[in-house]
Amino acid sequence: MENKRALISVSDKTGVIDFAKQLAELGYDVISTGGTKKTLEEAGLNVTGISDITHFPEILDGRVKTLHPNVHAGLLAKRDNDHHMAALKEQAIGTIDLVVVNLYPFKETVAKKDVSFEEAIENIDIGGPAMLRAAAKNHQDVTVVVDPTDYSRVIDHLKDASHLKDLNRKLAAKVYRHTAQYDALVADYLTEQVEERFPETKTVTYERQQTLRYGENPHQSAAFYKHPFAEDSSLVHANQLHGKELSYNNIQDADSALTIVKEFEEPAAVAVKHTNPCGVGIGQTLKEAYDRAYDADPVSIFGGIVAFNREVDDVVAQDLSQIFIEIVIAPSFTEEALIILTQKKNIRLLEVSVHQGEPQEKLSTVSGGLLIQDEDRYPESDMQYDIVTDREPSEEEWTNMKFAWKVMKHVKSNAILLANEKQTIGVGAGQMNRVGAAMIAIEQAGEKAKGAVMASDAFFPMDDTVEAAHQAGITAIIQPGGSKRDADSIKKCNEYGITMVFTGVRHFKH
Ligand code: 93A
Repeated sequence: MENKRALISVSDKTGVIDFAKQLAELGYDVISTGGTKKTLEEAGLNVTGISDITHFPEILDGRVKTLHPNVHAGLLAKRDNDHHMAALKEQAIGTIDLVVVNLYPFKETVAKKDVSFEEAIENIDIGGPAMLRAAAKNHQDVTVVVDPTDYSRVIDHLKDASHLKDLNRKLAAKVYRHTAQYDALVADYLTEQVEERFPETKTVTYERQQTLRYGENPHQSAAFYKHPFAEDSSLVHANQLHGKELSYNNIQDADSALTIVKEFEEPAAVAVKHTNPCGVGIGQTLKEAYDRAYDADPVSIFGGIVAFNREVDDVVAQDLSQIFIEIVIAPSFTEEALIILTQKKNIRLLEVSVHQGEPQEKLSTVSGGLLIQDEDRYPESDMQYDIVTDREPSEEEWTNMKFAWKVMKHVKSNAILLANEKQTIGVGAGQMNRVGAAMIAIEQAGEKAKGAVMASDAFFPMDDTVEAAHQAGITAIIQPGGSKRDADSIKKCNEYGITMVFTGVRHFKH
């Protein structure tokens, strides 16, 4: 009986020499394309060149090397089909029993900063996916390996073939996931080049980052997937320095905290619970910022997630270690801070860049569909503030209103946020009516509401929120405006000496 044949054609040559050697030991004849053949021969292996199979040279700078019926018929022929096998015999084509292919590095190429269009196009692999897909279609008879991390389990299954068919099916599924993702990346790249924002069909491919112990609740299974081109300042790139694995809820909350802290240039601390900010503070120092974030709501921060936009030092670490905090996120930690914080077994420490990257597409699912929108960014330089009341805001009120407005954007709608002296003092999140959100924020702020400012994510449908603000002692309001009854709210503000600014920009968040 003739030897089995393995066709090896790989761009990523990791582990391929060892793998090929083991295949040779198992009695496989090895066939290879140019570069792979050279690598294997240099390692002392006996290799048949692809041209000896195709009886055709590799042409067009390698664009056509394996695209030939002698390869594809050898892959696609069903071994239990007499008619197929007779056709191979008639054409003097041998079967190929194992295919090892990984593709031109398209993703790595387009991820490079100054990649030219020509270079990107040249890195679209055609022959590789054709072989992978052919072999995967015929996985009943052919083993197909696209991922070097599978080499060792393939060898195990070739040695003891009792479960080879099961493995072949798994590997085939993996191949189609791989080629689908590969083509999706090509499609995305080309679509971007022709500036189609929302094309007829949307290809979204993500790579599994980790499977999670469970989802939002213990009876829900879950996993965390990463965008192939995730920004370095995104949560998927966080480096965990200490603590247990992140949970599903941790990931969502940590992402919120990170997103909010990126809003600030000055030292800032952001505490988050259930994706809403419960305390945000800014200051001259990180310690000052954290003190304010803590003081904003000393109850809710318990068990929360805190993000910083400066290195955490021993002073801040000492404060953090006084209470139970699930996660601390920062661009870095000093040695001393780590010594203090790592004494707590249950705290998770994440190091991640906090620079404001490019706006991201935001996806959310609904039953049977997917919603896609731009991230809610609105540059300060484009903001137009319209003072609609008799009284103009004082300088301090301006500062506080702009701070409140920045944070309020990240609170679930309906959202009302109160702020004073560079810290949030009351957050009303996710309410079904606006005045209800205001009442929650006001109650939380208590005495601190006196002289504070109020921010609202959308217009006041009536003047009841102004009334509540006045009762609490609030002196300035910032909101989008645009209600049919704006005049009522303005009138009420004027009566009470409250100053009000319209932004014309709404920040719903669901
Ligand atoms: O340019 S191609 O699309 N044309 C082909 O016929 C072909 N066959 C294999 N690229 C082709 N390949 C790819 O070449 C493989 O997918 C692999 O990534 C690479 C290996 O080339 P070499 O062995 O010369 O390093």
